[in-house]
Amino acid sequence: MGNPDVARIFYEVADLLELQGVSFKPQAYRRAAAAIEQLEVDIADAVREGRHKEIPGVGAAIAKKIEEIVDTGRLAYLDELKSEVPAGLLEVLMIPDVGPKTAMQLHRELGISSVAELKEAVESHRLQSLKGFGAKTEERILLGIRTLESSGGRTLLGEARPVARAYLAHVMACVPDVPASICGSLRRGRDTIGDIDILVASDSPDEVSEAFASYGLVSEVLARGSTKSSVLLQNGLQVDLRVVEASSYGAALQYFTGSKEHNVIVRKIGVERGLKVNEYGVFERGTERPVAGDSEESVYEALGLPWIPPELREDAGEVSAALDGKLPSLVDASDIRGDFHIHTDWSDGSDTIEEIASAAANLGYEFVAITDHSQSLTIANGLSPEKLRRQLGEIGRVGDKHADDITVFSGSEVDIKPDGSLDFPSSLLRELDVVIASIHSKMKMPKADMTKRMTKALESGDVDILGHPTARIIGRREPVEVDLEEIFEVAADAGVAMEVNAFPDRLDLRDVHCRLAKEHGVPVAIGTDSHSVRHLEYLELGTITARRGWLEKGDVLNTFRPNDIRKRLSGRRS
Ligand code: DGT
Ligand code: CA
Ligand code: CA
Ligand code: ZN
Repeated sequence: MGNPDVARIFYEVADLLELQGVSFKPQAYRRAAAAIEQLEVDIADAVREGRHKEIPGVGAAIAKKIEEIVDTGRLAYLDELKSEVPAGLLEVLMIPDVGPKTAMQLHRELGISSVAELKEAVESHRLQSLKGFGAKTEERILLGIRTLESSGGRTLLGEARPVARAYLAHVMACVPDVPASICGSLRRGRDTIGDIDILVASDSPDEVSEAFASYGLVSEVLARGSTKSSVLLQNGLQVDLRVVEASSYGAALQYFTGSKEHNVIVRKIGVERGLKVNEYGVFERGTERPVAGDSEESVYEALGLPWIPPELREDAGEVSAALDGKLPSLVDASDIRGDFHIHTDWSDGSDTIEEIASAAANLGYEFVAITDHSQSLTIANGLSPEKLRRQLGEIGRVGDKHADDITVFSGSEVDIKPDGSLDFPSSLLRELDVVIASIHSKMKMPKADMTKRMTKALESGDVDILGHPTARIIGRREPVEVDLEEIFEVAADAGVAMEVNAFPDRLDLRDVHCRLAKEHGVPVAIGTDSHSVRHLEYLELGTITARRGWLEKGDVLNTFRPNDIRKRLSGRRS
């Protein structure tokens, strides 16, 4: 039971209490859950040392529940609450924009206790009979249901990646010195993944499948054979294993990395050259003589193609680019010198500027930008102009102290208000190194209005980066309606970059939009939107997204040296 598991239990308790119309208590559980999520130490260690009672928001009652969860792995109180509320109603709560109050009202007045029943009620317009429900609400709920359905069972890349790596490390420790890799959508870096695929080359497949099935986090073995196994992990993720002979490893890696659509084209190229391509190798048609298969490079080479990076294998023109010798030379994690978007305890982050700077320096970064929220965003403890000025002093002090190892840029994530104006005066913004402008409210404006709102901000002359441009939250909130092509055109003229927000549930711009930005000559700036030093590692998710968007080193501002970034950005203040 890690900290996120304990937090999840308390969030669920809060939802269930709220569904029962209980007041105050839900907030208390949510506060505790949030504090546990942010905790630097392992919750089980905190309990052992009796220090869990010091966590903000944790009183005597919740402290006892934490002990119970850590000791037994479950919470009887949660089971009890669950038995009192229809199970389907909890699922209704997962629809974006449907809170406990609405869910309860739907349950009481229309007898709705599942997503399916709600969908049916919306489609037959029964909701409009309720007080406070109109056509607009129906439309919103329907959109929410679609969002939920489309996220159907998929897991965020940022969640699945560490799980897959740890699993692979376990297998590789059990059967050392054999080629092994993650493949599937995870290797291609898709923003969400359906399941984890692992490939191992070995002459003793039974040993591998034994290692695979014996992993500590497996909750159920779904299938177990010598070349093919599947398990469910405790967190609900499915993991598929394939074991092949070393001579087929490259072909299998190519096949199981996919995408299916990419593979279709690869096989077609094979046909044109009289070759058969499958997960065992590349073979001459007729004679069945193997011509390639041990390495992925050999497979592509046999087809007259250069090796294609997995992130590009989506049938988006990568094979014809490869045939023409026009594959991009993708930006690489090792090119990235720093992070443009970080919150600290000056707004809603949990760590100090000093902690962020030290952690980033330890990670080998050459720069970080401190970009806390602006005043209007009161829920995120946005900074007043006076407080931002005080913060500039502190950023300067930390920057001086670390001058030899990292550049600490001052900055702000300034709110774009509904009318397109910025939440700080121009004079203040011009004192900052990095200005990210983002929308955080009134997301449901019509497309034309939203486009105008954003272009006005871009044309202000005070903005360096448009933050999380579509404002999507994967699985929870649809992207806003905005004319991105127009945004990119205006940004290109105004010299404003687009953010690739690397927080796992954002990845915004997403892959295809990165590519579109590049076509319009707009560079991107990757920012983690970190609210804690633990989030800094999300930077690589941004790089993966940029790679999926065909971006090269020169398209990504994070690859510039701090001095060049300063030069580029200071154009705004002249
Ligand atoms: P996911 O798991 O839904 O995020 O997506 P993938 O791409 O990981 O798909 P998955 O796990 O079903 O299969 C892994 C790869 O194996 C897939 O990308 C391509 C290959 N593959 C699986 N089934 C087929 C198939 O029926 N035909 C072809 N050509 N390739 C397949
Ligand atoms: Ca998969
Ligand atoms: Ca699979
Ligand atoms: Zn933001």
